[in-house]
Amino acid sequence: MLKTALYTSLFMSACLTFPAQAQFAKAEDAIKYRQSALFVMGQHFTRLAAMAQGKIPFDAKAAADNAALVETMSKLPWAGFGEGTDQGGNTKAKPEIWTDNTKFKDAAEKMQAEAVKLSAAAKTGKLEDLKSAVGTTGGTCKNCHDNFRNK
Ligand code: ASC
Repeated sequence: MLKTALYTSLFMSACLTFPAQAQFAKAEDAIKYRQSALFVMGQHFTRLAAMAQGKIPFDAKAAADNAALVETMSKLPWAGFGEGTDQGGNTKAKPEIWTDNTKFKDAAEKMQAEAVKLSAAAKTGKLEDLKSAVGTTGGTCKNCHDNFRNK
């Protein structure tokens, strides 16, 4: 009983000390999490890009499934960019993510908004809709990479 109370109070003071990281045990975990989410999103987006570019045949069902995954994955990386996660692991994150955080959040929100549109476009079953949405969504990926990721 006493032990539980002790651990509870230790845990709560840790949460107060590291609020932004509360959901990750350490910075390396947050970095691995955001990189993993972006990697999975990139894999599914690449399949859509391949269809849009005619590198693989257009398959409406596969397009809708991949786009739905891009939309879901687009929500995840951002929790991994908390304070104190600017260094660690093999991060390529630029300091501007934290020093110009409003701009970063804006870029992240634009990408998520385009991912929603991409998913809707993939459901129409028209290759032309997919092509156009892949172009605009890819632009929001590139924008973030250009401004917030080291080479
Ligand atoms: C991809 C992928 C990205 C984007 C970006 C678009 O397929 O993984 O991060 O496209 O390269 O410019």
